[in-house]
Amino acid sequence: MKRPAKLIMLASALVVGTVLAQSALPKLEVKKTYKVGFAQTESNNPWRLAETKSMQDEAKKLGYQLVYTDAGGSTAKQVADVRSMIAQKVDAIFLPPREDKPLAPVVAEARKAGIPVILIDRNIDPALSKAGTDYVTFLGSDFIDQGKRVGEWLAKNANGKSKIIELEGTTGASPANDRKKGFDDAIKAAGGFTILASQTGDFSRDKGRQVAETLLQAHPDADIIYAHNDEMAIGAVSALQAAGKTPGKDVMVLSIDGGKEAVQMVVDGKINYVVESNPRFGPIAFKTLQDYAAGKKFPNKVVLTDRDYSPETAADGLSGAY
Ligand code: GYE
Repeated sequence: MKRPAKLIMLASALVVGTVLAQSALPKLEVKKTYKVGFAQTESNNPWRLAETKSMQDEAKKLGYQLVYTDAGGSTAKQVADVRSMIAQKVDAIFLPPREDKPLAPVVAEARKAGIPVILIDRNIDPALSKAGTDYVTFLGSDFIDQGKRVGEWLAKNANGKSKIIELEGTTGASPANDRKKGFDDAIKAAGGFTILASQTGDFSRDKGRQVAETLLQAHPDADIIYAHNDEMAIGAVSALQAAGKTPGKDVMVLSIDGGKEAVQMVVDGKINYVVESNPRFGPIAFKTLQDYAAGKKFPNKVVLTDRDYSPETAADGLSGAY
């Protein structure tokens, strides 16, 4: 008799805990129009531009006011941008945290100021900030799965190639952490691959090119480059050409994002495989805001599905790529 009673008490304590956590989130009134903040991380690549356009288009369509800031690749500026949105008393904030730790304090500041935050595209360290308490939910891709899909495709299509240079995304960004983990675990499970070097190229084309150039000099036997985004992969293609190697043949190139330029390179055989990361957040982000105002509860994460582009499918997929 005693044990079930204890279990019931524990279960009800958990329910009370959940209810308290949910109620810690600021309420959002149902209104005809909203003033909403979108604190973009940077605008140095087509992925970011496509995301910004999608957010702006949707705000315009709905007749909402969008307070848009661009942190220009500076985490400190993004923190300041969110603070300024709090000071301007926006109704809600859409935030892609540039790094997964430094934005946690301002997410808490927004909550204390009564402003709900919806994380989009990049996630925050779950040890520092909690969905359902500090912010509403995270909308975005499963980055571990993206990396894993690249690793698994490689394992099936490597044709004897095995020596990898890995170009990592921005240090401390959730997609960089997770795309590394997913890929590294997949190739470990497959066996027979070696990562010769793994270094950040900051998700940028030019840094990706420079890092690839240096790493190719140090490891001339590398025959695979895995880049955490298209921009660095395109940079790596230039580095390979400058080193007199044929990208896609002498050295395989793999990436994540699925922008038009990279998908065209898959069609042309310069990049071998790309997993998409969907940047079109506008419709789902604003729908989440409306549903939240209407009282809907959300899971910790709302995962978007991503397609991929292989030599077999890239030509057909090109028209739909951003
Ligand atoms: O892959 C990259 C961008 O956060 C998912 O950030 C996003 C990543 C995307 O700069 O190109």
